[in-house]
Amino acid sequence: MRMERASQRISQVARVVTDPSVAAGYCTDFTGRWRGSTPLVALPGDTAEVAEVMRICAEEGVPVVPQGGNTGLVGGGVPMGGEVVLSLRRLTGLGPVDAAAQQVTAGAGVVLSALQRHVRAAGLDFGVDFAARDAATVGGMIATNAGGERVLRYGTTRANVVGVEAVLADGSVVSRLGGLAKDNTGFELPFTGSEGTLGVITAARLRLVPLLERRATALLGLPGVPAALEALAVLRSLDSLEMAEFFQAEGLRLVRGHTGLPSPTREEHPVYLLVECAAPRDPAPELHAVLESLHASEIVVAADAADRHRLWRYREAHTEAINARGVPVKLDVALPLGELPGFLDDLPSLVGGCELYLFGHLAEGNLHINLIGGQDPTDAVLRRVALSGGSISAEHGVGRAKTPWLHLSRSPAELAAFRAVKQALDPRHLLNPGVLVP
Ligand code: 2HG
Ligand code: ZN
Repeated sequence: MRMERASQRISQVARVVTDPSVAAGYCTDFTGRWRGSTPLVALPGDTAEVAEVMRICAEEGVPVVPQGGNTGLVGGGVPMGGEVVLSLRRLTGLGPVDAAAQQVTAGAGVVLSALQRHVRAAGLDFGVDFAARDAATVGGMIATNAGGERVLRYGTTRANVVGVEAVLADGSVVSRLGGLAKDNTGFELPFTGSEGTLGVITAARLRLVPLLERRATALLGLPGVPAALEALAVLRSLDSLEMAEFFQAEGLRLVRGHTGLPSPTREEHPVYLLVECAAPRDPAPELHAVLESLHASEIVVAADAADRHRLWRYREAHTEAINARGVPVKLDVALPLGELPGFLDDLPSLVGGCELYLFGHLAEGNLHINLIGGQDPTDAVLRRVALSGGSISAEHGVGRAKTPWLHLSRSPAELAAFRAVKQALDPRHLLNPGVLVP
């Protein structure tokens, strides 16, 4: 009854989708692992409409799942309890690039690749980049503190946000879009990484970085992860290093089968490391000098931009190739680099009969453990991660998938503080119930 009344009221203040066949697109995640349902998708066109929708939901006591590009991989944006979906996709406003401050204001629904085109036309760039750039949105990136491929140089999304505008659970709006780099008038409201549980992000003031168009990219074939870590230690001496991504022979075979791409190297290697440098001046000579000092089994250097993107594809197509193989269990973990070899030695016995595909962001010790078939080994793997001082979620967030294991990465005092913050900002648990802070 309350839901019916809320739906009816929401449809008077914002565009909505109620047709189940259209709404279904908002109810399933990219992997197909999370499948929910909703009576209504609200698609507000501006912050005022978002505030109206939230006010109605608060008055009617109706729970809401905020959603951006729906590229999340932990079930954090899927209405698993029949909630209203609040899609921010129509908030696509992009302000002028402020070259002096190196900032821009973007609506929550701006897709990462659109943001990149906008700021690159002004000679600047956004520091965060990853494979889902054509679908992931600014709001979702902030809500999940997205990481990606350039974290080693520019940090995660958190480091690239100056301020956020958000609608709170009661429909009030808090806005910090003024772009002041210095503003010590109290603490930050913790929207970054809150996964839609504390407020609905509607816009953000983003920090930009210089656009570095001179790039040098190489793919290294290596005998194992220890060799990749040795190479990384040497490559880190390069100020221009921007990317150090790794994958393995099994994943590469899957990607090649899925994409039809030829082998990137003459021979197959157990481990591959994809590195990229970017600088105002051509970084190729310094990268090549360092590569010569490494003991890689094979090195392939990109000749031009097309070649560079071809090499990226071997790494970036892993997610879609794995999805084409089956519905995966995804464990996105981080370990201290020194713990990686020991963890990887133990991993095969922990995952039992599952097919294992492993790739990720080596510089942060961030492994994307993808598993298909067999018994779900999440518990054993995450406990082993915690034993080595790792994180049970490096960059994808906690969502619904990881809540039972959050205590492995966060202390009782931290979890109590999480609950206190949630209670203060969303006392009736209307925002993304069941996610992050159950
Ligand atoms: C990536 O690094 C994403 O490509 C997705 O974080 C990882 O599919 C995955 O497991
Ligand atoms: Zn990743």
